[in-house]
Parts: sequence; structure tokens; C-alpha cells
Amino acid sequence: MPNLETIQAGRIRTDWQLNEVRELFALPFSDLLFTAQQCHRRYFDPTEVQISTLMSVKTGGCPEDCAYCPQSAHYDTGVDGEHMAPLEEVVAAARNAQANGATRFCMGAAWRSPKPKNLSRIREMISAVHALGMETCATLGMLDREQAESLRAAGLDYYNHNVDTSESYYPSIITTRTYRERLDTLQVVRDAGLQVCCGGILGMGESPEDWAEMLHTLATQPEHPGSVPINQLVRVPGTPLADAGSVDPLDFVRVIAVARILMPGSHVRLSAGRAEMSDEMQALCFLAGANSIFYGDKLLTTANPDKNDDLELLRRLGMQPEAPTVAATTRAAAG
Ligand code: SAM
Ligand code: DTB
Ligand code: SF4
Repeated sequence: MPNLETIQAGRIRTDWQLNEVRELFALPFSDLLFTAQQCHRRYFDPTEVQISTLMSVKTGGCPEDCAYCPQSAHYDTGVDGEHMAPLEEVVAAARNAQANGATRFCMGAAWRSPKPKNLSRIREMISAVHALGMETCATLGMLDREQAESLRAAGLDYYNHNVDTSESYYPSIITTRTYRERLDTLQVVRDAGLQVCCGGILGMGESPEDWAEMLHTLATQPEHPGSVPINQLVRVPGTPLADAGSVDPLDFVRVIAVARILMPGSHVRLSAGRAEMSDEMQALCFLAGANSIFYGDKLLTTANPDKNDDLELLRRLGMQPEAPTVAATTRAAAG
């Protein structure tokens, strides 16, 4: 049994042992949730939720073979490869997201890694969204040092690059790149002064041990990711995981709680898969320490809950959107 009083003090640690993570998973649900709440309240107002909105700025036709992904060119999912979105469309979507209460705008592209001519278009998008006073996030695949630095210089705040699962299960999900390559990009991103958004997906046929290993990997990075998206697999017809079994909702809540305890100062995002979650399950996730969501009708290519339903859920739970960061507010005032 771990020493819960010490853990509830919520000290930021990057030296977690895998066995400690396993012990947290083995706790009775009530002890786990109570501990997660204690940690959560050391760093956050439990009534606040950070709101991010996603936009796919380059959809489909991706050369990678991620078994969960509707945008992989390896699978026939009905998602066709498209050109990059025009700048004006991106700015309009960001303005709209901001008017709806989002403080972060995340731009996603279905690439293994960005090509030079694409990177300059992405930089324009980032600068324009940054100028609106929103936090900017991008997820563009693997980056080298120079690319990460140039994105930072354009006004990028966060880079999303998920480990997705444990190192041992990774080759069952993706064969076109390695876990090591994923971790290398995360290092390059940190070195460039970008904040890291990194998490994973539950429901791909992995075991509870894989959840412990994945969270251990995230919590023992040189710095905790500032945002930790926990996705529930959206089972998309045509992908190899279209018929994957579902995750026990209480197990999903456990993963959120353990993530909250291991990385007490990070935003833990209840990410993809909310459209299939009950209000009660989402409430339990918030109680377990989730404090961020994707808000808006669409994720990248799949559906997200209706905006009004989300607002109503937050109202019923007495929760409200987290205020924009001071830096972003200053930027908006200057612009
Ligand atoms: N191509 C880039 C990459 O892989 O990093 C960026 C875009 S990719 C769509 C971003 C993340 O979306 C993936 O790492 C994965 O965690 C998540 N994702 C993709 N398809 C998903 C699905 N069907 N269900 C849940 N999460 C998914
Ligand atoms: C993350 O962890 N989840 C988001 C975001 N980061 C880029 C993406 C979810 C995508 C779900 C499938 C789709 O809509 O295509
Ligand atoms: Fe491509 Fe990213 Fe989808 Fe993998 S997750 S197929 S890299 S878009």
C-alpha cells in the first residue's frame, strides 16, 4: 500500500517507480479518487476546466499506419486526403472557438513530419492565431530541432505528440515509426522551449499493465507534459481497430486519477471519445482530476459532443471555463 498522505501532498516528481504506479492502480476506487482530488486541489481550482478547440488543417492521406487512425492512407475509412486549409479559414475557426470560450487552439495535420513548404504555411497560421491572444498548439508529426525552433519563433506555445500506449504494445499499433522516435521528438520540442502536450489512447486492446507503463513513461520524462490528453479510442470503420472491445468506464476513470496523481501540476485532458461517454462518466473523470476538454462539434475528423450539451453539463456540475493565461490576454490587448 503506497503512503497516501505523502502522495496527497502532491510534490512534483519525475522519479516515479513503475511499481508505485501499479500500486496506485490497485487502490480501492474510493482511496484512488480521494487521493487524486487532494492532489488536484493543490494545483487547480476543481471547478475550472481548460477549453481547447481542435481544427484539422491538413486532413487524411497520411503515410503512417497507426491502427486507430481514420487519416492513415493504409486504410479505407472514407476520409480522403485534402490540401491544407487556407489561412483565412483557420483564423475564422480560431476566432469562433475563442468566442465560444476556448483559450487554446490546436491545429492538426496528417503528416509523418512537415515538409519545408508546409512548415511556412503552418507558421503563418500559428502567428495569426497567436495574435488573437489564444494559446497555440500544433500536432504535425515528427520534428527536428530546426523545425521545433522555427515553430516556437512563430508563436507556438504547445506541441502535441502522443506516446499513445506503452513501449511494449506500440509495435502492435504502429509499424512505420518507433517509440524511440516519438520520445526523440518530445525532447526536441522541450529543448526548443515549447510546452509538451503528450498522452495516449485507451481501448486499443492493451492491458492494464500497458496503462501503468504508459503513465510511467509520461511521468518520468525530464519534465511532466503541461497537458496530458487521455483519449478513448473512437472506433472508426475501415481501421484495424474498428471492432476493438470497449474499456470499462471505471477503468478509464482510474487512468485519469493515476495520471492526476503522478503529474499533479499538469492539465489532464478528457480528449477523444467523449461523444460515447455518459454525463455521469465524465463527471467521475472530472472528480478524478481531469480538467481540460476539447470543445466544438468536431475533433479532427470524428464527432465531439454537441456544444450546448457540454455547456449544460458544465453548468450542472458547477464548473466553468478556465480564464485565459495572462500572457495571452496581454497579447490580445496589444493586438
Ligand atoms: N500526425 C500527427 C501525429 O500522429 O502525431 C498528428 C495528428 S494525430 C491524428 C494526433 C493524435 O490523435 C494521435 O496521436 C492519437 O493519439 C489521436 N487519435 C487519432 N485517431 C484517434 C482515434 N480514432 N481515437 C482516439 N484518438 C485518436
Ligand atoms: C489528442 O490527444 N487527441 C486529439 C488531439 N490530441 C490532436 C485528436 C483526436 C482525434 C480523434 C479522431 C479524429 O477525429 O480523427
Ligand atoms: Fe498519421 Fe497521425 Fe493518423 Fe498516425 S495518428 S496515421 S501519424 S495522422
